[in-house]
Amino acid sequence: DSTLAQTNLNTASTTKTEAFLSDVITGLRGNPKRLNSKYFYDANGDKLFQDLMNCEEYYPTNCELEIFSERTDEITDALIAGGDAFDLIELGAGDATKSAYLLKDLLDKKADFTYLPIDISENVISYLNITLPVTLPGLKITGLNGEYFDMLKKAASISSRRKVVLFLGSNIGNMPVPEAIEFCRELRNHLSEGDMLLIGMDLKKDPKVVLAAYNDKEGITKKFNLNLLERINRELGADFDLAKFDHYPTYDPESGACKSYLISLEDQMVKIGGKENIHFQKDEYIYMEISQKFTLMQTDQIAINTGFAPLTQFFDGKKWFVDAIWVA
Ligand code: AVJ
Repeated sequence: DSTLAQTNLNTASTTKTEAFLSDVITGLRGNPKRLNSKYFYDANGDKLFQDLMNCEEYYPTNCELEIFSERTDEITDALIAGGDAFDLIELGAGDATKSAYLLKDLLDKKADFTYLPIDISENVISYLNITLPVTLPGLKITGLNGEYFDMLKKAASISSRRKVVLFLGSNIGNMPVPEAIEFCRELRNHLSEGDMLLIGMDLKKDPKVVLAAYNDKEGITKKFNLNLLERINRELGADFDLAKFDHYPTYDPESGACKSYLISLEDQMVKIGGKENIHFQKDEYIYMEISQKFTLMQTDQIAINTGFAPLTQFFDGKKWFVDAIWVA
C-alpha cells in the first residue's frame, strides 16, 4: 500500500545519503584525499555534463555520435544477429542521445526488445522513463536507478531473455585499468554465453587533444568538478568554500591516464555533517576522476582476459574512439 511504499522510499533515500556521507568521509580522511566521480551526477552535474558534451573540446561524444549515426545499420544488425528477443541494458544511460540512434533503428527493424537503462542519477531515470516513450513510440522501457551490478541483478530477476549490454561513452575509463578488468570479469559473470556487450572506449591520441577535452576554455570541466563539493555542502551539510579550490587536469600519454584534481588554495578546515572536520594543507589535492585512454591492442586484451570474444569494431573517421562488440 502507499504507506509502505512511502516508508520504503524514505528508507532507500536515507541509506543513499548515509552511503554518500560515509564514502565522502572515508575518501577525505585518506591520504591522498579522493572523491568518487560517480557522485558527480546529481541534477546539476547531469546538466553540466550535457554542457560538456556540447562543448568544442570534448570530442568523445561527437566521435561516438558519428559512429552511431553512420554505422547504425551494421551495429543493430550485429546485435539482432545474436539471436531472438532480447533485453537491451544500458549501463550509465545518461540522456541516451547516442543510444537513441540504435533504439530507433531497432524499432524500425521490428526487433523484439525491451530497453533497460541503468543510471546512478535518479533525475536521469525519471527523465528517460517519461520522454523516451514519447520520442520513440512503441519503445518498451524499464528504467533502473542504482549501481550497475545491483540493477543488473534486478534486470535478471525481471527477465531471463538474451542480454545485450551497452556500456558507452568510455564510461569504462572512469576506472583505472586493473579495476576496469575486474569490472569486465564481474560483468561477464552476470551474463550467459552468447550475450553481447557493445562497449565504447576512448583511444590514445595527440595528448594535447586529450588534455584540452578535460580543460575546456569555458571552464565547464572545472564547474563539473566543483559541483561535487557543492553537492556535499547541500546534501551532507558541509561548508566547502568553492573559491578556495582550483581545478587541475592532467594527461599522461604513457599510461593513458587522464586525471582531474581539485587543489586547496590555502590551509583550511572544512566541516562536514556538523561534526567531521577535514583539514586541507595549502596545495593539497583531492583526486577526483580518472578518464583512462586505451590502445586498440589493450581493448582486445581486456575482452580476451575477461571471458569475452571480440566480434567487431566500429571507428569514427579520425580513429579517436572505438565501439566494439564483444560476445560472452
Ligand atoms: C562520462 C565518464 C565518460 O570521463 O570523459 C567528462 C566524464 N569528466 N569530462 C569522461 C567527464 C570530465 C566522462 N565520462
